[in-house]
Amino acid sequence: MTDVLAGPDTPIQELRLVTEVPGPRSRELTARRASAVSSAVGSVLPVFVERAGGGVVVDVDGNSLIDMGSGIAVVSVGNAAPAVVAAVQQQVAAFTHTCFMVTPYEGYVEVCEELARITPGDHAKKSALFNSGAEAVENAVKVARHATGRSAVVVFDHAYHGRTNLTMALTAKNMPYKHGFGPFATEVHRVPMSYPFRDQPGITGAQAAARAIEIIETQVGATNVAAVLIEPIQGEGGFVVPAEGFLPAIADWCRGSGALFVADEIQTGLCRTGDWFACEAEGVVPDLVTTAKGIAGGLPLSGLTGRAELMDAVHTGGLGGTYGGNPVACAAALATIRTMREQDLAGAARAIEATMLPRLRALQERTGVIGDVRGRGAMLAVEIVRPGTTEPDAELTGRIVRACHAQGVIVLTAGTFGNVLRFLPPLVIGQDLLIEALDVLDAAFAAEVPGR
Ligand code: PLZ
Repeated sequence: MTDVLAGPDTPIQELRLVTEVPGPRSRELTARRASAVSSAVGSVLPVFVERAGGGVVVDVDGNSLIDMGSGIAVVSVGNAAPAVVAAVQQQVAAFTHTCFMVTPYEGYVEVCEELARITPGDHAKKSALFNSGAEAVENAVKVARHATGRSAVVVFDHAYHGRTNLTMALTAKNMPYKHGFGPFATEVHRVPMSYPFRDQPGITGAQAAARAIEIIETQVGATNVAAVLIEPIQGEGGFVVPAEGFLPAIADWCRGSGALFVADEIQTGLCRTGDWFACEAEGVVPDLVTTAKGIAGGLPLSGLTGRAELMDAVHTGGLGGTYGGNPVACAAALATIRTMREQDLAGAARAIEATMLPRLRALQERTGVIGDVRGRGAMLAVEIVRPGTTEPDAELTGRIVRACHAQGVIVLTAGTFGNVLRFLPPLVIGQDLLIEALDVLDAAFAAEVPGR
């Protein structure tokens, strides 16, 4: 981590365990939580946080853990990044809220100007701001339906788009996201994704796109489709990177049939994959883009950005919400985007890939339980299977995750089958810390995969 990215309050960037994990104080809070917090809300690791900064999370027992999750791809710029903290402090002292729909403020406009600059394509763009990723996706569907006069929305196997009623319908996986929460929104149609590791061997991106398009044309009807919504690299679905050519072919089909190509870049966006946006890797220019997570350094903010004429198609007052584009969150976003640009955090994401990929591939060679190593930039994953097969091994995945946690490294899982171990380090993580996390990962595999 460079000095500019550390402030006086940034914790020492080290892995340090002074108790078992979770420690006694965290366990006490877990017990308190159990009687006050709904058990429907889960936590990956029941360690209560006291401070966090750069690439570490310091818990209430004084343990300093390496953060390989960034609060699910949010604190890309580092936790409590000094520039974000300063911007937030200044804004929060000036005014905390007026509601942009009542009396507007410059920060909101500036964030929309930045989104127009950094999202793919040099056409005229406009944006609207919201609070959560799910809300941005909901609004993308609203705009697409309004602008096209059509109702059908096409989504993909393994997709994740949120937990609200409409976004549950867009999300693929039943457990835990949808189970028992129906009925769901209608006019949502799911088609096969390009998932190279689990697809027919040798199928190209163009062929996988043709397979999806045939289903759209025969089962939905091209002229009924308002939007095709896709994560350019699937997040919760398991960091599924579609075969090359898949995204451009889908985008071309949209262009030819009057449907909008909507990129959900909520997890992939804002430098995470080594570019501002994941669509850029194949030169795809979406009609609409959703952003959230990494955009505001940990404050809740999301955006919908798109072709100006689409974003203006909705009647005035048709989009909004009390808190959407809150001034404090906007100040945080401006500091975040500025830091990303000045510190070249897209380059930092590529450097993380350069450090991690060879180590993950070596682990694959050595252990025989990693079926696939994939991802891009600082969004990397391994898919854990029974040796010599593609059969998912969620149980082993769980053991490896727990072993990492016990040794002070926060890692997350993903995937329809729960067997994908994913890595989303803050883009500012120091090289030493990253290597130490990889050492812990190696040790976890060595301990949990006997005989290897
Ligand atoms: N679209 C691509 O990754 C959020 C969800 C965690 P919200 N992913 C993390 C969980 O279990 O709830 C996400 C995403 C993509 C939309 C969303 C939704 O963003 O800010 O969680 O609503």
